[in-house]
Amino acid sequence: MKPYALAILLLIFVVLIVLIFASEPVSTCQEDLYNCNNFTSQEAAQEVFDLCDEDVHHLDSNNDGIACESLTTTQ
Ligand SMILES: [Ca+2]
Repeated sequence: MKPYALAILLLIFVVLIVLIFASEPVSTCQEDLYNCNNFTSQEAAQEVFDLCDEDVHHLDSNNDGIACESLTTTQ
């Protein structure tokens, strides 16, 4: 393998890594990404709800701190 071929492969690798990290959302709390029907259980919805200081995903419509009461609990 010629030396420049290795350099090109390394460059492609670095570009791919940068693209993967650049496409990651900074935080799931920055925009409304989920609805209750995206979750299979109330606990899963609660976990996402608890991550954010505010109810950005509108999972707690009656503001009682419990997300997606309409979903079944696993317990
Ligand atoms: Ca609620």
